[in-house]
Parts: sequence; structure tokens; C-alpha cells
Amino acid sequence: MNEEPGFAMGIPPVAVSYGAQLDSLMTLLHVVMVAIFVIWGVYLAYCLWAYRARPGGRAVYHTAGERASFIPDALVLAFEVWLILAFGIPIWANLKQEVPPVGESLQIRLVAQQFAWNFQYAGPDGTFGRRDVALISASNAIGLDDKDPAAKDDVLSINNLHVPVGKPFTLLMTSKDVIHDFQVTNFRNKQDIVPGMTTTLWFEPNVIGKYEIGCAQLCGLGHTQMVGNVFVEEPADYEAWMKTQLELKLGTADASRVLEDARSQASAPGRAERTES
Ligand SMILES: [Cu+2]
Repeated sequence: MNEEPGFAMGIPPVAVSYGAQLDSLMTLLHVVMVAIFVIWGVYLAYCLWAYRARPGGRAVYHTAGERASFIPDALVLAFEVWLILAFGIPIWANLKQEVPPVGESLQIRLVAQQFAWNFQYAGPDGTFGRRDVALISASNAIGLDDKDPAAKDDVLSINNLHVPVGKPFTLLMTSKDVIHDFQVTNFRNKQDIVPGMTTTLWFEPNVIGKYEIGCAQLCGLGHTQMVGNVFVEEPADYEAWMKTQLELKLGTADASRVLEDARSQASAPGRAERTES
């Protein structure tokens, strides 16, 4: 595990597959905006000097009619259309539409609340245990139904999200109370979490490390304490973490039996696809 990532030019280093693409768009936007700002500023200064008040000079009023003034406007418009078509739409599609299919992406449920992040892993069976609002209590933050067989091997983690490096994962997010927003600056993407519906967010983390999760919607008095960590780990370290969590939940014997079952299922032909129940 790396140290806390350093900061480069005020922006935490990128640790996600689509990050470089987003960063280059941001750089392009800033460079062009600075250029436009400087050009207009110099032009304004020139006009102030060239048309300054002089003794005996009289103001001349004449309405615009020259096409010349449309040229810079047209250039800016063309540039903006190009930005949208060449960068905006493709990047948006990549982030929001081209979500990796369920079988290729680790599915993790996230139930946000004032003021914590509850992560639910489906466990070795690949199926999420049933959740029921009526079961929510101080000791069962997400209302997991222990009677559901699929819930037996589910792993819950509060504020700490562990994921393997180089593999996409998808967050299936909902909220127990108000609107929250999952944000990891190193992952360059964020998404609102709304009670009563499921929103999704996917990442393919590509740098091992520990990254801060923040809530990006002012959600109450404890908003600033609603922080967590993403641990992007070697696949073996992630598996080891998952095994430890299972052992803590089920005991060593049951945990290894559950893992063994999953392994033999995985090698059996006609294995059912990982499903999100
Ligand atoms: Cu929040």
C-alpha cells in the first residue's frame, strides 16, 4: 500500500482509467480560457488608450454594422461546438453510458446515511442478500435480512471500500435519509445518491493506494465528517481482506466452506451469471 498520494498542481493525482482523458480536457479548457481572457484584456486596454478623452475631441456615435465583430464570436462558438462534439459527448458517454457489464465489473452496493457510507459486498456467492427497511436498526444499518441464504456471506464495511486494482467496479447507490453524493477526487467522478432510487457510478482504479471519499452534497450538520477511504489493492490483498471479513462474520470454518463452495461453483459448467437481486 502506498503512502497518501501527493498533490500535483492542487489536484490529487489521478487513479482511475478515464482520469487522464478528463484531466486533459480540463487543461485544454483552462489554457484556452486564459488565452481568451488575455486577448480580450489586451484589446480592452488598447481601446481605452486609443479612444481616450482628448481636448477638443468629440465622441462619434455609430451603430455596429461591420461583420468584423462577428469573427471572434464565430470562432468562440466554433471552438465550443468542437469541445462538445469532440470531448464532452464522448467522455460523458464513457462515464455514464458505457457502464461495464455486470459480469465484468465487481458490483458493490452503497447505502449512504447521515453521516456514513455503508458498503455491501455480495460475497463469494455473487448474490446480494435481501434488504428490508423494516429491519434497519442500530446494529443493522442497511436492514440486511439474515434469513435470506444469499445474505449469509455478504460482507459489510462502513466507510472503508476495498477494491482490486485494474478491475472495474460499479457502485449501486441509495440513501436512507437525504441526498448525499459519492466523490473521490482521485477518481474524477461523482454522483448524487438519492433516497428511493438507485444511482450508479463505475470506476476502474489503476493505481494502488488509499484515497479519500467525501460527500459532495451538503447533507446536514455532520456533512464534513462524512468521509471514508477507498483502498485500491493488489487482487491478492483484496481477496485476503475479503477472506478476513468473512472469517470475522462466520468464523474460520464456515468462511472457508463458503469460499470453497464458491470456487467449486465457479469451475462448474453452466454457472449462473453474477446477479444483482
Ligand atoms: Cu452526505
